Amino acid sequence: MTASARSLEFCGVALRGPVLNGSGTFDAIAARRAFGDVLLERFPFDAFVSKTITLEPRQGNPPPRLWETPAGLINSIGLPNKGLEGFLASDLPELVELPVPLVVSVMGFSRDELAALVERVGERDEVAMIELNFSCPNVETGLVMGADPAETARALERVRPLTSKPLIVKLTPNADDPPAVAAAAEGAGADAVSLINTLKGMALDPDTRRPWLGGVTGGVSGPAVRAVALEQVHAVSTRVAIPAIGMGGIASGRHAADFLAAGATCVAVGTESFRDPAAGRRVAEELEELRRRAGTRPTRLEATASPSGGQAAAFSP
Ligand code: RRO
Repeated sequence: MTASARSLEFCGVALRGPVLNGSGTFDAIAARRAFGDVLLERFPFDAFVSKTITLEPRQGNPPPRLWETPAGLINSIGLPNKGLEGFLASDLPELVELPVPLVVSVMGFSRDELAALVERVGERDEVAMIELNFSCPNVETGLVMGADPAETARALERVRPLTSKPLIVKLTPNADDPPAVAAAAEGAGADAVSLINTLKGMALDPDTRRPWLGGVTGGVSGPAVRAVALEQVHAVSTRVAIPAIGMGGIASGRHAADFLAAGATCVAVGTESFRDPAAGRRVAEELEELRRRAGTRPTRLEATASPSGGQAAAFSP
């Protein structure tokens, strides 16, 4: 398979393929230290999305921060990061060495903070796109912007004039109406959406029956959320014209094909990378193999008339 067999354009950015990482699920700087330059030669993703940064440095939530469920993971990481200046000074120079376009994920606790982040990150030529994380489940005010269409639109309206770089809005599944939030983002100038972030959840210590996680609640990811994510990707892609990056429990090429069939333009691998750091590449190769085998069969969700006159879905492959 040649790289060009899978290449595509996403918001005007050339990608060698459709498989990204979910923000915060692959530490490329630590991986480079562990694996050396081999990581660059066989980088698992077609674009790299940074861990979300905030304006000020953060320690994150108290431990424990992770709980494994039978089919997934609950995290309560709480956005630890070096802050904008620390990121620009020490992480960005390392991330620009990756052989793929860089997406920087940012989160503001207010529209002013978000504006400062977008303005400074947007000035950097090394950054191809900016992801606006309106959906972290583990900080007190993290859900506010992304759970409400009007708040989402207000935030977009504030930052849209500050950069010409593509803006991707990361949607929360913990909202009444994710497609309405996506439509509000689109209406206010977002170039793309990504979904889903984690679903709110919790776990109890089996001995004490008290919350296991230091942050009390956390975000559920992995295979447990895949069906929910697929439905939301379908609903959002049906509602908006801007492209979507679909994610939520993707661990194989078949899963990736499902998300593309449901309407996503790209997919992201998240929790599976903790189990297998090369999962992104494997998913891409399995996806390519499926596409080869499918030949000319359609790959998008096909809408066909149902006997009731409504829409029935036919997925392929
Ligand atoms: O750092 C986190 O706790 C975190 C973030 Br920013 C996010 O967007 N989603 C998540 O599950 N955890």
